[in-house]
Amino acid sequence: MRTRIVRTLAGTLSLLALSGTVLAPSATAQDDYYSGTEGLTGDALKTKLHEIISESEQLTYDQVWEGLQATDQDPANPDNVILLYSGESRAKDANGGDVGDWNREHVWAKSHGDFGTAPGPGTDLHHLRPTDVQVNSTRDSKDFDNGGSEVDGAPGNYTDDDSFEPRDEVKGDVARMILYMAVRYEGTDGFADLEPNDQVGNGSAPYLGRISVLLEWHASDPPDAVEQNRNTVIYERFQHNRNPFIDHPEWAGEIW
Ligand SMILES: [Ca+2]
Ligand SMILES: [Ca+2]
Ligand SMILES: [Ca+2]
Repeated sequence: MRTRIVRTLAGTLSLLALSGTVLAPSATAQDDYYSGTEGLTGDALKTKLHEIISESEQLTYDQVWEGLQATDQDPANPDNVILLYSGESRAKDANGGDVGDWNREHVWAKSHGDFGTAPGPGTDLHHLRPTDVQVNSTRDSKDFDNGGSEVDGAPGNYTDDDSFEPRDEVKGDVARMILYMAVRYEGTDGFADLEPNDQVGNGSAPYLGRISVLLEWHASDPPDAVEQNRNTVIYERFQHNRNPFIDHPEWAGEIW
């Protein structure tokens, strides 16, 4: 009886592996990745996490296309990606800059710190997502906050003159991408020190708001299996680093 249960479990696991689903690493593997963080809080935790996640590979902006085709693959259709704001499933090969295409959205808007698309923050898959070309242009480089009127072509998303509110299903994802960027980029690698603050209208300053709202979104939309899987695909196949706030949501409150 026991043998049969073990075999069934093993079969299930190998089936999952075959179907292309990447399982989140075991607790032990993650403990290992974050070794040295035990007992740390506040700035000491942020510093240690910065050191850990800075061990990474940088992609070129062109390689980001292939990266997103893997990280954001539609779990129900391997030919498609899921678009961040609209939630639509669209053909992987409809990537580009024309109406009807999807493109590479910088969730930490690249003008906030002016990092462009050279290898670095501008090519970091942890905050890059496929979005509809027109919806991306509506988000523009606005800070994140609640409110506004509903975005054309992206139901459940709202915007006004100075801010953008993503749909409920990805609010936490957006927050965790911003928190990752703040820890990953500390001004030590030729790029600006990216930090969240509590305002909108940050323009080209290396800040992104609003942190109080992002922390609410982080709590209301905790990491799910799809987001955890995305983190692992980036870790195993592309950059070899992880977003700590997906693995340890409690760390957001210990730093901010
Ligand atoms: Ca606003
Ligand atoms: Ca989510
Ligand atoms: Ca920073």
